[in-house]
Amino acid sequence: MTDASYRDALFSTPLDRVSSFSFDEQVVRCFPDMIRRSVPGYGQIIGMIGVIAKRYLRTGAHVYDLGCSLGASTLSLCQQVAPDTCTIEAVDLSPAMVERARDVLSQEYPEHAITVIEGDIRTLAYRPAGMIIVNFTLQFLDPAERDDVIARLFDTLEPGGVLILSEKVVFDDTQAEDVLYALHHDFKRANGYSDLEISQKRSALEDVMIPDSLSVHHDRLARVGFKRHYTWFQYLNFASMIAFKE
Ligand code: GEK
Repeated sequence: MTDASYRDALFSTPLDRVSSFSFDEQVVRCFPDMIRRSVPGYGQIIGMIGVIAKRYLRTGAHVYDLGCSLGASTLSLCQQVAPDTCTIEAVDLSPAMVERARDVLSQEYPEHAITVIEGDIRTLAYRPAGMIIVNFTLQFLDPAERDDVIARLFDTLEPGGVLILSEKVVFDDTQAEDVLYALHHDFKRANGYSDLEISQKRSALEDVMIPDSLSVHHDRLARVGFKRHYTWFQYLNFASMIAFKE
């Protein structure tokens, strides 16, 4: 069962020392609820990933869903493209996520050629691909490792290939940062999280998730060789970019 009904209450009780965040079995159980209530625009981004695939995916191409969690991006893609259109490799570092994603994807889309693997996107042996989805995953890597990973993804893409990169972002302008940070707090509160839950989750994520600004992302995409890259979605401090390899 996907446990879409499990409500995230992981940070609802006072903890003496908030331990750092990890994608374990506890998180997996409430993940769909957690991400929907915490990430503005998550549902729209997921929905559009399939639509983008339908427009740009070359028949016969390979697709990577990197940091797939429970496979939401792959599900969206399968909704839009026929089973014989592509092969899909969904990758996650967390064994608990991989186990669940395997169940969900094989139940929902048994006809599609999907492989779910436990792996690290920093060291994966990539093969040429027509589409790579990195939906809220790069932000969990050490900032010093991000250039290498994005460069490898550029090399992995075939000409005409597409990268989708979604991230939480920060703003160079401190006033903008303050406003969007506060509004994101309000967004979570409006979605039923208490101030205690919000602040405890923030502490847990502090060293685990370090967001870049949109300018840092676009500079990096340009540096590794992407000539066309756009922010196609932004909602508060969450954004998604699309980059084309020529
Ligand atoms: C979605 N894309 O639902 N290699 C592989 N996976 C990793 C690594 C790594 N080095 N580091 C972290 N992860 C999904 C949501 S969640 C976003 C992605 C969030 C995995 C980690 O185990 C987790 O499942 C995922 O990246 C990040 O569209 O929780 O905010």
